[in-house]
Amino acid sequence: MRESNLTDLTSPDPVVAYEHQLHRTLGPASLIMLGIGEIIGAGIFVITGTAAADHAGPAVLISFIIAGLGCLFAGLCYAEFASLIPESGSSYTYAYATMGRFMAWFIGWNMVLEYLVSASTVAVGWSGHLTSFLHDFVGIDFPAQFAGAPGTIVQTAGGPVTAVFNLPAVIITVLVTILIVIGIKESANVNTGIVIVKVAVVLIVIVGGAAYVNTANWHPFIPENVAPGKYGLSGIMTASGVIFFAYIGFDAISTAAQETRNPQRDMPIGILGSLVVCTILYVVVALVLTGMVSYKELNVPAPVALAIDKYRALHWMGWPVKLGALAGMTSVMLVMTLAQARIFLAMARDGLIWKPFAKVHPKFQTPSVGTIVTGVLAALIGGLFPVGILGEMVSIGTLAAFVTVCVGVLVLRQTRPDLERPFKTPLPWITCTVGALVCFAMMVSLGWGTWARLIVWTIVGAIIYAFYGYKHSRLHRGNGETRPASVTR
Ligand code: ALA
Repeated sequence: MRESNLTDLTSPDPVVAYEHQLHRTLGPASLIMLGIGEIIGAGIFVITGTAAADHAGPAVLISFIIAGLGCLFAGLCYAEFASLIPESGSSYTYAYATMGRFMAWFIGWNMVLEYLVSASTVAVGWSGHLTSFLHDFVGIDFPAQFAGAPGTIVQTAGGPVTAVFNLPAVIITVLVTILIVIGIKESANVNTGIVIVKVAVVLIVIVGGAAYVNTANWHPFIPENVAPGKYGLSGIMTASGVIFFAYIGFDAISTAAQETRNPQRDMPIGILGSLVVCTILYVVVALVLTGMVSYKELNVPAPVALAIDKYRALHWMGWPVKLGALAGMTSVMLVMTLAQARIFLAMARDGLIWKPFAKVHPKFQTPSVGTIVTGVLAALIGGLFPVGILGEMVSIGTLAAFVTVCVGVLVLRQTRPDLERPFKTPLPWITCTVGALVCFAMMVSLGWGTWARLIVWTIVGAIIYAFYGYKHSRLHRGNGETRPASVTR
């Protein structure tokens, strides 16, 4: 199951907490599907419009390339780690193996932003699309006060309404959680079906919309800068930080390492394959979208639908696109929730959080406690917060994890050059350094408000670590040294 020379790299005594092992059922095709299922979601269907309208104009295409490159370099680093340390837990596990317990905790805590909070973010986008779909195609107006974060003003036919709770976001999160508790194989099957639908929808938009591109909409390609982060080069950079959200997810593949039949071979294929497919789709969608309508019009909750509505001949595409977006966002939530539960599992196994999170359900063979807790928290957050704040928090937390993984690969190359690496990051000094720098630049572009929230989040995490994680970690109860590699039990 694991190379003997890697035993000392993984978390302390990784099997001891398993009363029941996870099922190894996933192959490379399922992993690519899992990745695409995670990647294409609210980012392309919702956030692209804001990024173009508010920050980059048609040059959002360049922002997609910058964010894609950052992810590609970070993805190569993830692939090296995922093949070397085929354990659930993703960058949390990698940080533990290379930089010790505290950094692992820091990353694990930020990954709660990446997975749990992004499940909430996507649930909010899902809710917006559902109410719009019900209005346009079923003739039902969902009560506006139950379709937004508390205090949000929702415009309705009868005038503005102040929302008190986002009920559709809560309902979809609960349904997804039940599905995941029932089983990974069943989840992967549902995911594969949804991925096919949403990729088909994206292709329909590209092919259908291409005929209606007006090249005049691409001029000026880079609108003149009017304020920091508003058009021009700084706008392109800010947009890349914002649409980075659209790429989040390829790394989630690595959290399914313990459920993969041949992780050493299949992990890199899954990570890089899904990333390349999505980058190509995003760049082409951005090109078509900004060609169909002026970027100034795209600051709406459903920009793709807006572009289609503009051309009578494309109206037939309206309902499949909205339905496809709903399906696409559902599969993102599915993989996010699934991944978060497995990160909790890895952290609990190491004693950094409460033990029951490491329990695998005897019948369903899934980490049921972690999944249910993830689902309940994600539902509450989705019910209570607006999409803007959530999305920015997700991006900055994830970028912090990416920077750490890029640095981690270099650290491990120096400290353990002897390890056999089934997948080696090419030109590591260039790949890892550029990956870390591009991701850090995107973090910087996200602005002070988001940084302030990240700092508060980190302080809360540090307090939990000081009062619980430090005392209960296996490392603390072992010989007290700083890396799992040196733990004795
Ligand atoms: N990449 C995911 C999305 O765009 C998070 O919804």
